[in-house]
Amino acid sequence: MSLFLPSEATPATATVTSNGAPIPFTPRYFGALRETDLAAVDGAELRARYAGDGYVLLRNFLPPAAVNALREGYLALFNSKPVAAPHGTKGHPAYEFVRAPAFRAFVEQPLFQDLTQRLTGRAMTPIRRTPLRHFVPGVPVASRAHIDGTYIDGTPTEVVTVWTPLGDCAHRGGSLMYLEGSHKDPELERKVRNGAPLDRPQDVRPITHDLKWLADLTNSRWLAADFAAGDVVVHSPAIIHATLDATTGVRVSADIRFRRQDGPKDPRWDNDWSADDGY
Ligand SMILES: O=C(O)CCC(=O)C(=O)O
Repeated sequence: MSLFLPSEATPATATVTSNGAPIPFTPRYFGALRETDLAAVDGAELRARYAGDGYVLLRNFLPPAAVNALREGYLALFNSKPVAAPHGTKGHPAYEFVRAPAFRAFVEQPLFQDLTQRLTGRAMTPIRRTPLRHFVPGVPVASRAHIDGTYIDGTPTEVVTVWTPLGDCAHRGGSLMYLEGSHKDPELERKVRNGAPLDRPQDVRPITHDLKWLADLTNSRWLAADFAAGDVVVHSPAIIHATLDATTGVRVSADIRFRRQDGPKDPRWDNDWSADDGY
């Protein structure tokens, strides 16, 4: 795994962008996600890390060959016909792919569900709606800072997301980053919204596209990692997360979610994902 973190030796001029908005790539703004070795921690430690950090990063959780095969299967759909439909809508390969047996078999592997049960200590059940993200270098579009709680009902032990990059995904390739400790203050998301810059003011669900602004306001860092195919990160719906613009290659990923079996059920998430379903 390559060293990605900025250091004292990083030129002061180094910047990265998210949705085109610059943020200095320095130790002030970026830190490393903590890695967890599943074989080395017991259930209590795993749950403590999930609660304490708001995420759990697992290396080599899936066989890289299986992950890369799924990626290739998806990208191959672009070779067979011209694509006119917007990403993830009917007629676009992502729309078809999330409904296809290969993708369904991948997300329904019991190891995902088992993991979320270990993390929460609860019986968990899959959430059907599974967004497939696809970002391309040269287009300054990334995930804006947000919490999942804005989009789906549930508390951290009721809803869990296993973010799964389909292929290698460096931080500059748009891997998921978390605003350090942002899940600890239940009021934080509401407090920072006031006056937050938004590049798409018509969509008020994200907090902001300006990751530097948010890091300055909260005096926090973005925690990031370079992911290899097979790595996953599990996160709480209360932690603020975002991505950088993909500059190192095509970024494809799936948000695989579970909810507590005896917890609240958000009926909006019962159907297959479509990018225009409004959720
Ligand atoms: O993959 C992304 O860019 C966003 C994913 C996300 O927000 C999530 O999984 O909750």
